[in-house]
Amino acid sequence: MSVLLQEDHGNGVRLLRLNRPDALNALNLPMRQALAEAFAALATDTSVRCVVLTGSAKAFAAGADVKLMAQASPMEMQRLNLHRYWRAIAEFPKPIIAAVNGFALGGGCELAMHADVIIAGEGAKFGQPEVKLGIMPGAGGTQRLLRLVGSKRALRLLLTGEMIGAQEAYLWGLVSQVVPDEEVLPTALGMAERIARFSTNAVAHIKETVLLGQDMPLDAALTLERRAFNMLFDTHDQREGMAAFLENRKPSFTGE
Ligand code: DAK
Repeated sequence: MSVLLQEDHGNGVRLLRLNRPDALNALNLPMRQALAEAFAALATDTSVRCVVLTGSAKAFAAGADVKLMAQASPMEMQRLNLHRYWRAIAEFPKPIIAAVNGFALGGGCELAMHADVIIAGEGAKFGQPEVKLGIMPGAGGTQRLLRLVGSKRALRLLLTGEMIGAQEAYLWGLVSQVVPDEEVLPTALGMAERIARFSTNAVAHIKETVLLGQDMPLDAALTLERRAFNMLFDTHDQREGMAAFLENRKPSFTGE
């Protein structure tokens, strides 16, 4: 059985499901490779407009596979170059929605933070427990978490290794929405379907502008926004969206 399952939900929505339930979806090399390959392929697959990433009921992912790293030397970690597997996800140009049930720890929390929207079940638990293993986060756990929740909250998680629940994660801004556990996937898929109906150009520019802009000085980020905004007036979908509004009908976006 593959460590990563793919389901085509139609209407431009693709579901990726981490599938190592016995190891709480700990990210081993085959799973990282499968994730990187899937995101690289979906980036250019025009039939896919939004991706939902999920795990099992007990765990989204409990982190990097500790067995992979337990005896590794610095040069072995260097040669593994795990960073390249994350890059395909970080650079994915279409929206990613993480549907999180259960544990999202260490690399699992970092994976969720690579998503643009996180839908969490009430029983979900988030944390960066690397400090308990004598290491630190290596896939954005210090930097993405810092930007999302601020240094005081980030450092509480990073320095203690404690987990927080979904409600607290929501109040902190780490999570977009909390729903009952059984509604996580339907909520994420429904949202993906709604996003997939919009103009792919508008959606891609919104995502890119937010992600690039967050690390820029405000003036530069606002210039980036203005340029992206103006560019969209070169699309069929802008004409269609505005015409449909004025004609009081539903728009039909083609991605052109
Ligand atoms: N790795 C390997 N196996 C794991 C695992 C993990 N992270 N988490 C759980 N498992 C396995 C357990 O060993 C157990 O296997 P068996 O004994 O059944 O064979 C099975 O999953 C069920 O786990 P438990 O029996 O422990 O289940 P419990 O409900 O009692 O506890 C738990 C659930 C999530 C609290 C516990 O499993 C736990 O604390 N797990 C470890 C969580 C953790 O420390 N995660 C952080 C790992 S370090 C990098 C980028 C990223 C990273 C590294 C490098 N580069 C770019 C360089 C990331 C690092 C990490 O994530």
